[in-house]
Amino acid sequence: MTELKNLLVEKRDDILMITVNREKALNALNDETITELQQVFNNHKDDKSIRCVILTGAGKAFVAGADIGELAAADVTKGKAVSEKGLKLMDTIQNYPRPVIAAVNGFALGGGCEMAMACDIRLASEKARLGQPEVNLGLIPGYGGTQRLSRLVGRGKAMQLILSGEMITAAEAHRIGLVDEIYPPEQLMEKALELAKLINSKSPVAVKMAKECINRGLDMTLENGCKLEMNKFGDICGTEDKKEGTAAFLEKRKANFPGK
Ligand code: DAK
Repeated sequence: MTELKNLLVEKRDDILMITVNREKALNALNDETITELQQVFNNHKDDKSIRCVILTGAGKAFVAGADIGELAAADVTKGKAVSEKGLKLMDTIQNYPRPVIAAVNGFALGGGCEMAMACDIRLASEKARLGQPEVNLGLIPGYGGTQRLSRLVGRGKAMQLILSGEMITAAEAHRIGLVDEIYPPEQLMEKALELAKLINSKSPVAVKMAKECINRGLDMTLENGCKLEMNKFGDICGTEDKKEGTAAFLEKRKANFPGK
């Protein structure tokens, strides 16, 4: 396990587990934590031995937001720089070439909810609490929350959450589609690992391409998104994974994907 100042990073076979470990501030994202997260994702971008990432938090929070102490001290120039750096991290997570699963173990507020939304799949503990409380601080979401939340749960629910600044329970987050599954707290990591292993048993090339099509397609018209899918489908037909996957089915055996 690598221990950075604010993160625990552990490789379990082909799964990279990243735990935000700043419990004294409920894992709030200060500048240093954002730098470390960016570094870890950058360092593993081309690491073929990693097939999936699980992102979680230590203690009772996933991430309780951007660090309010740092935000309070930020002037216009610093505020812009902080926002740029945080947005870059969210973008890195969303476009990371392997799936990133958020295991939302507790409070996911403000920047923490935004980081969970930048992940591909959100599994949550029944104890989790989610929200965008920035209006309580005279702020608006700064790491993509106004955009990603409305895409995930629709305009009305996003307005309700962001304009009220209220926290919601995991059950409510599940009901509106902000989290994908909820589990008893003691089962959360086990379920996240189970899902990661299931995804890792599939074709790495297909998983990467499907993630790209879903993410890029959401920013396109349906027509253009379908064209993107058509082109990617053509590309995948030339891969060894497709050759192996289809041959294995026809030969009634388990596929052994080469990942290319
Ligand atoms: N930042 C810094 N410290 C935090 C923190 C945060 N976000 N959240 C909690 N802490 C610290 C508390 O100050 C406390 O520290 P000590 O007093 O012990 O030194 C410690 O964590 C434990 O917190 P509590 O004692 O408050 O714990 P409770 O269980 O009683 O309450 C809570 C838990 C999560 C309900 C409460 O801590 C809370 O309301 N926290 C603040 C949550 C919040 O408002 N999060 C949103 C932050 S604003 C932008 C870029 C980014 C953003 C906006 C703009 N641009 C640059 C434009 C993003 C903004 C945000 O995320």
